[in-house]
Amino acid sequence: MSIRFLLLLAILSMASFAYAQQRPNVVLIYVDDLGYGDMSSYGASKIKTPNLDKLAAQGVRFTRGYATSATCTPSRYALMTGEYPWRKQGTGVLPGDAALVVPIDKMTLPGVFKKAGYTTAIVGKWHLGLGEAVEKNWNGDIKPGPNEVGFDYSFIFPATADRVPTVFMENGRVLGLDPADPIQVNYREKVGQEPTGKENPELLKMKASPNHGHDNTIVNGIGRIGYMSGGTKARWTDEEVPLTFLQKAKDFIVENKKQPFFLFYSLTEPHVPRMPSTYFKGKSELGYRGDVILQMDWAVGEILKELELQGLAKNTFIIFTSDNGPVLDDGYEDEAVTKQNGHMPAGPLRGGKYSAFEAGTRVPWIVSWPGKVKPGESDALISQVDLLASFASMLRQQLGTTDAPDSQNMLLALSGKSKQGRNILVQHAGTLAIVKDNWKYIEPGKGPAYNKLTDIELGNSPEPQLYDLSKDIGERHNLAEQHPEKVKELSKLLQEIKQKGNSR
Ligand code: NG6
Ligand code: CA
Repeated sequence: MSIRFLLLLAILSMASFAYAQQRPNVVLIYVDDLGYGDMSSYGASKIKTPNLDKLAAQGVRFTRGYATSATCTPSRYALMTGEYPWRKQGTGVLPGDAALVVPIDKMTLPGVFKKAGYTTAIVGKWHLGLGEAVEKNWNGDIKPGPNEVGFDYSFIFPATADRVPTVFMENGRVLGLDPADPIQVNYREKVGQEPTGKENPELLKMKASPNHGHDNTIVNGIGRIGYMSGGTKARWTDEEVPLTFLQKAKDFIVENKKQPFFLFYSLTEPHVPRMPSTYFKGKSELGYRGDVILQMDWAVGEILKELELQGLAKNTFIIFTSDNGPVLDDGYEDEAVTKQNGHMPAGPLRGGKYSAFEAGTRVPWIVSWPGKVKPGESDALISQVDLLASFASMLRQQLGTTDAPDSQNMLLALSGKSKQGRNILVQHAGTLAIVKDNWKYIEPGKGPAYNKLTDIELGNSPEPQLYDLSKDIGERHNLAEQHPEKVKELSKLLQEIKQKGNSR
């Protein structure tokens, strides 16, 4: 063999090794309504999250990582499409019978992985609508859904745990369908004869909070939003939902360990109704909200263990984050308020879920890739809307000009190699806010300043608001009057981003 040939071989094998290194498995662990202060690695002292803390210690812990929005559907829409959700009508919190809101003809986050040859899956909460219309037959195949927007495999529940239908769906079909007991779903009027929380509150094992709704069909002793009938055997028991998702996620990992995969593991905790498994009931001493946070932490630990067991730990890139900020009372009397016991779900931030203040969208965010991502902390400004372009870059996938219009390539920041994140970020809670160089401007708006039901400051004001987040992370001092030039600059910038239709 000639020296030249050997050299060529060496170069080729090095190149393919480098390429292989850039094709890790990716597990995106996405939790529901977990706040910036809900984990011990983010400063919580009343609750311990050892598995997440371990993940944080072996990876990068971000202090300025954001969901795009202060509620679920819009944040998930942005994650999937790389587009700010406020650009698209109909991406607000969806009822459980909504049609699919993710376009089927555009690049999506799982689509990037699929194009690069990965096997892709979602296991967990969906909440982005299903099928072509609200009217649909829940007893047949429902399309389009997750499988039509880039997931090879899907095991989901359709919306939120507090909304009907309370069933699992695998690849577009309700699991456990019984033709003799067909499912009907309706969000306008009652269907079937089953009791509702409104008519029969004595049947509830967990009361709904006054004036919060959640008093339609009762399933598993819990009043839901929306009416359903039939599908008795297909309905879940809340206590086993997280265990089912965990097992399905593990199965997917085991079955796909030989080729690169992307797993979107979308947990329901700590969203309402919080109904922990028996083992976790009472464990946190903070009520069920604390208990399901411990359960979620445990489930993350189980995933880490499974990756270890399958020999995949080293070659798996993990992202952990939350779809929006925290809320204590979101519709049920589950003792989250009465047993708060000094726990601060938002940490030092103001507001909470639904809020234009920081707690609405600034969320825990950890990235781990053992051996590749150096452990540490990062204050790079990053948004979930950026995952699409970042992974497209990692996997060398070209994006079309109209794809992912707001997604910026943050691969270097995400992998801890650079502290440089975004320059500008738009935050969304109905009202829009913009962050640049630690200055935050909240647009004036007509919305209420405070929501009594959830006890959350929403951040709305008829006056412009300007905060210096570097000195005032709690947004206590509105500096708009002192810095009219900043207000002008940021409001102009926000208008431009809105008008331009993209910000990539
Ligand atoms: C709200 C619900 C709340 C929760 C939320 C969606 C009422 C009064 N409140 O409208 O309980 O379901 O929607 O949460 O109905 S999210 O995290 O999925 O966005
Ligand atoms: Ca949520």
